[in-house]
Amino acid sequence: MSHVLFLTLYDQGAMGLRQLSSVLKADGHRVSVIYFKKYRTVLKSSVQTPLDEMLHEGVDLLGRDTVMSISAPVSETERRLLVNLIRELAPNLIAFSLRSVTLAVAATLTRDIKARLRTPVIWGGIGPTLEPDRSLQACDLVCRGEGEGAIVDLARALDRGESWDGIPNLWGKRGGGCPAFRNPPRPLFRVLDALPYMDTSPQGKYTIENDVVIRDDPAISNFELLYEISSTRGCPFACTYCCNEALQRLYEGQPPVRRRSVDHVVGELVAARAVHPINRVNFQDDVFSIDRKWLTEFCERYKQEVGLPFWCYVHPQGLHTETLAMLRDAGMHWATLGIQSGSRRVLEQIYGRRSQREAIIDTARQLIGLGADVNVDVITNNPLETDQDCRDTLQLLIDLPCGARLNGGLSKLSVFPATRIIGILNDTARPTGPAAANHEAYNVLYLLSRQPHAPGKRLVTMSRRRWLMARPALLRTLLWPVRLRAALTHVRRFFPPWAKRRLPPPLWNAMRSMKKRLLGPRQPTGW
Ligand code: B12
Ligand code: SF4
Repeated sequence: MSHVLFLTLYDQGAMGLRQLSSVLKADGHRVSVIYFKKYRTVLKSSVQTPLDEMLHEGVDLLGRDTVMSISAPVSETERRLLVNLIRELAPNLIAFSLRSVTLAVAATLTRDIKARLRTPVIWGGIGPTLEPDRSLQACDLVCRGEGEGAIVDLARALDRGESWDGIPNLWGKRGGGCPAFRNPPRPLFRVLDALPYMDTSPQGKYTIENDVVIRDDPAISNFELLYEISSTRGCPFACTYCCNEALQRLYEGQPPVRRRSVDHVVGELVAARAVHPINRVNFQDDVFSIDRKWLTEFCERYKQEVGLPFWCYVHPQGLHTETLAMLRDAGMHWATLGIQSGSRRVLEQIYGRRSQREAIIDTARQLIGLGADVNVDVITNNPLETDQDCRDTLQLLIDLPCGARLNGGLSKLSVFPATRIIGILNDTARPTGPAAANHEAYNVLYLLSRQPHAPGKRLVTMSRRRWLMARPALLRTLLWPVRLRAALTHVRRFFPPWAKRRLPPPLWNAMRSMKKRLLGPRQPTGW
């Protein structure tokens, strides 16, 4: 029996790792997990040191630039605690599960570990899959693609003292600095039902955060409210900025989408509910709303056997009214719709997406009509967008039914390694002069487009005023009612109910009516 110690950085949900853990346990190995620090979004202005990490940036609803996946600095104490904990656990394999945004921190921690311990270190996850050579500069082994087969083979090889050089999916260094081996991946898992449910048990789980070690699974507290699950692997689409396209190249010729049976998905939720007092579910499938037949069976069973409100991503392409109604009836309280851009040119020629603006508006309208809470994803700060492209996005946002909200703000285009958009950005001339878009100004207009105090027609007129568009700071002043609303929400959260009663009624009423006039009706809160 091997003892595998998983480490995940800034990602406490870590569904991939939880899956690998349950597979290893089923094969008779011991598993420990260290959840190293939490993922958080911070204001960009607070990020001081130039990080060698790639940043996923955005703009929040108040118009402030944010970093959406910052790897918060690691203190000396946390580094020491990590090495000491690993020493105490004495595993025979240290396995990092990583995304691109955490590779640099992982390299530092791996160096710390390797300076003190001789245990082999493997990196896996989408980050090392896309950048295996870079990863191998820090660790001994990299797993590319799906890891279930590879981690079990590796644990068995360690147990038996055998060589791991021939294990499919693994890239590695041979001892003595000899040439690396680069084994191709094994075929994609086709029957996901063969996998055990994710490991959500608290045993052998540790969290390191704020200079302390907590001997528990951090997500257990999350699971008491929210259960995150995925019914599929892979995406039917291949957007140029997304790693799915790169994965499709890695697994060329193999259909990318696989789905668990309804029985397996509902079974996992029923089992999780028996252990954790969950009150909602997030389906983290890349696109949940595909396959009408599967959805019909799922909706019936889910409603009867689980019956909890859930969230998922929906894609407007090929979506039927009845499917939406079925999902809503089964408990879909929230949905996120990927718009990304309102410009057909950008969607088709730059992002490789085929969604039509009419379909997007129609899907949002139907969802809202059904009473679901709808969020939309928009990508901004694409250097290839022209002024007209941005105006098209603005117009689409204006045309969306009221009630559809921006998903926490806007996402700036992140260029992840090995994605096709890298080539497109390199090979395409950037618009210049009047054709160039001022994203800072458009970002404010996008945010305003979803506000009741900013009429759409005026926003379009503003977007044509070159003088105004050159002064985003001035435009940003139009966001002050939004900021005021945020401040009020903040105040409301911290004021106990009795504070309301202590204000003189005329003052309270005046404040309320002013708030209503300025801010319009209160928006529903998200999940
Ligand atoms: C859920 C999710 C989240 C959740 C995580 C919570 C949770 N419940 O897990 C939240 C919202 C927090 C999140 C945040 C972010 N996410 Co996210 N997220 C996902 C999503 C939808 C599912 C991840 C998942 O569980 N996949 C299913 C499992 C089975 O796959 P897997 O994790 O890849 O694991 C398999 C293999 O990679 C491998 N493997 C994994 N680890 C290891 C380790 C070893 C040792 C081995 C051998 C193998 C191995 O084996 C696993 C099983 O086959 C993916 C998209 C996707 N479909 O994967 C995006 C995705 C991972 N996220 C992405 C991004 C960009 C982010 C953010 C940067 C976005 C942001 N807002 O800032 C942050 C980064 C947070 C962080 N610090 O890591 C990108 C990553 C791109 C990249 N190149 O890194 C993805 C791929 C989306 C996309 N299509 O672009 N995310
Ligand atoms: S639809 Fe979403 S998950 Fe699928 S390829 Fe496009 S961006 Fe990636």
